[in-house]
Amino acid sequence: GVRPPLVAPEVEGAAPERRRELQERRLRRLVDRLLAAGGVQAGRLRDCGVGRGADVSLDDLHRLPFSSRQDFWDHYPFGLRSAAAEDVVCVHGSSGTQGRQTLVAYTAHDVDVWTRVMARALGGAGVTRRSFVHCAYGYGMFTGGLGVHHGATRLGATVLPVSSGATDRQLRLLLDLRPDVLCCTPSYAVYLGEAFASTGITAEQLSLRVGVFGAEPWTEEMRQGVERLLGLRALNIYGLTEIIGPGVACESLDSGGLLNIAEDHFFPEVVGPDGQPLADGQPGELVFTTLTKTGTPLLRYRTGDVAALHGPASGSARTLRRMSRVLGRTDDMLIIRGVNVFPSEVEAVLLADPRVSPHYLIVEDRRDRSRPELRIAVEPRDPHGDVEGLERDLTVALHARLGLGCIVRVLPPDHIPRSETGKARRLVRWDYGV
Ligand code: ADP
Ligand code: K
Repeated sequence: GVRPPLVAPEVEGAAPERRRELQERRLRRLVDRLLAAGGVQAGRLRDCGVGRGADVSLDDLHRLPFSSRQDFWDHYPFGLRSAAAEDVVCVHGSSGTQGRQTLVAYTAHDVDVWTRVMARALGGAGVTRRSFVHCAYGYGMFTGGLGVHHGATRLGATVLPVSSGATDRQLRLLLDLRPDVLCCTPSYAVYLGEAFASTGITAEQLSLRVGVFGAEPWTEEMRQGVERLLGLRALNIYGLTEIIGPGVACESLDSGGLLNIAEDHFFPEVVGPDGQPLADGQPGELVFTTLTKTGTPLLRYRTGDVAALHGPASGSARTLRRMSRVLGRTDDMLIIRGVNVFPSEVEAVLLADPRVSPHYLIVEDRRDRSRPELRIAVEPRDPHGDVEGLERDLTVALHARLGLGCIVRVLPPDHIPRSETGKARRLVRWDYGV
């Protein structure tokens, strides 16, 4: 396989013990910074007996207080800011998938950290100053577009800030400018790939070598579909606005299918529903501590995203710890008749069947409180295929994997809404009286 050189070898390839020393120094500095700023996180630290950074260590990080999205909402707009207002250079916001706007203030130092971790992430995908990056993540308060932009520019690559939407123009630019790198959400990658296929353009006619896709959950099955459609290697990138944006963790061409975490800046933990840390390999809620941010630093921020931690790939030059792909958000976990289901598990079953196109919709139907149902709509690849046979087979496969009887409907092609901008909405909730 290809092994792209490390962009920051002194960090990405550091000995784990040296990295831990650095993380601990940074943790202490963070605690001092939070205490000096006052505010809700300082109050919680004092409540658990911490009066200065020297009082804490990485080994007892799990005793320190969490922070959460609710803190952003309770102290909206900038109550979690630690820097002076004049030191803030930009503000980004989460896309509001969970309902309310979350605003995050960045200092110039934070933008530099973001730029570095994104340069490392793109470098791991083989991006160099000779690369041409078609950046179809949205530009704006959403961190996707500008995050890639900062990192690609730092590497000296050429970046086309095409942003999301206006697909016809995107298709033309992809053909005319022949970029080797595509950055967007996986659902938009599917959208672009299918749009090409419908005009008779094959993956071989495209110039793309690698795609860096993220901002929403996707499965291994989806990865294979995207790789086939666009003729590229599809890599997974993860991040969230509150922590920095994309670049918190990223797969590289040689990271063994997991995502290396930029843990020199964002210290990871995974906790169970009771808030207790879980061992490597066990999926739970991801928690990050921003070790270096100065604008909106966060201690033990509960992301609501479910994944597992792992050590570095054996024999790899990259010594950073890794995480699995995100299985889903804790808020998106469905509990249907006592069975816990993540939408991504449904996706894995659906897309494992070659007759199913990568467009689907999951409906959590609670109109009948005594018998909630999971309804699943899919589209077939072949509009003339056997609909009843496919519905029957998918129902059996879902039952085998989830232990749950679902109601599957195969709709005619183009009946499921496409995501042309940003994140796909694949989960709908029907409740009584709605
Ligand atoms: P919002 O919570 O409004 O979507 P962001 O735009 O900051 O806010 O998006 C961050 C969230 O997107 C993460 O918390 C996670 O749920 C999701 N996400 C980002 N990258 C990935 C990825 N590679 N796989 C799965 N989910 C992802
Ligand atoms: K300023």
